[in-house]
Amino acid sequence: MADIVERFAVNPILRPADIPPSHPELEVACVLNPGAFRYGDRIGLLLRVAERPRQEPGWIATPVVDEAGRTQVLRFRKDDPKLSATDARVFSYDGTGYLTTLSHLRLAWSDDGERFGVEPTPAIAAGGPLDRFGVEDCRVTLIDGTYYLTFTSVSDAGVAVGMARTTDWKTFTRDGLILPPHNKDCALLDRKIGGRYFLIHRPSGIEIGGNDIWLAGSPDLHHWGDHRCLLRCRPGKWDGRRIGVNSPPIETERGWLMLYHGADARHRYCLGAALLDRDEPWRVLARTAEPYMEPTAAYELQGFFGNVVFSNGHVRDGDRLTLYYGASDEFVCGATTSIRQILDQLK
Ligand code: MAN
Repeated sequence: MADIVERFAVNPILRPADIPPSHPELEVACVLNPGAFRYGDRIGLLLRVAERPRQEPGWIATPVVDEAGRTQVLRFRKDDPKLSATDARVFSYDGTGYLTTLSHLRLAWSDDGERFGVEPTPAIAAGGPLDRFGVEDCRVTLIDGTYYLTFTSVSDAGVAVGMARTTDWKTFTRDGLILPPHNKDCALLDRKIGGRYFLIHRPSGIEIGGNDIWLAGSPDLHHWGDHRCLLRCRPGKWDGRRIGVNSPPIETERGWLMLYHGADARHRYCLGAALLDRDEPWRVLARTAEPYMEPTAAYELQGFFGNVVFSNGHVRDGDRLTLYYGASDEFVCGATTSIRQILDQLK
């Protein structure tokens, strides 16, 4: 399957310069990986805004949140032999891992789905010991009138899944962590099946196992069990190293269309799809051999971390699917595609 999506002509729709920083000492380095939803007549995005202090030559400076909830800047000399920094996203010092930026989640609103106005302050920000390094990559699932937000919470204790909920996009109830480290890329199914909720998530194995997609069920959205491994990485292929669900799976008459991202050994991120049984979502009916979207546009090839298309938000209009996605971890973009066309590849 070739790349079958139609990118917005106006891409990127949001760039770092469009986002006011949340703190006078920080600049916005990246705006990426938005959750997406409809609220009334508008389309909302829950952007990931990644910030850091202005970088001075010879130094790496990164913000973290301290025990009192204040943003504090850590500085490391680049020639310090204890520093190892080869990836734009992460580095380590004396064996401890850090992120190069601190992310929060920010709302943006649009009437036409292309031009977005960004709120001046964060909706969900780091503030506790389990998200000292930030909150990232939110999936938004609407269940019975409540929007559930599932996002990555990063701290020195690891990468985990946090949840919050809202009904009005003004007040948010934080549910803490629903899945412990190491876990991310979590989205809920938008209705109960057989009296149970379901979520898709991505635990990581270090020596045995990998970065595969799993499913869990729950009676109450808090206690998760009946764990099953749904999709595994396919070594040597475009989704050989890590995979993770995109936005919440889409119910169709043929089953749940689960869009996912896959990365290969060279950290190239593409999008593919799988089909889950409608009544028994732990049964995988089909999976695309090739991606339906690959990084090809200039803004997808080059940026903060190039060669990346990463989607965790969509809105649906009948057969038409609008994907919102992060391009090269620096910009927010949009593309449209047809659900039928993706399903046709899942025979
Ligand atoms: C990880 C996460 C994402 C990011 C990709 C590509 O999966 O950190 O937020 O977009 O890597 O860098």
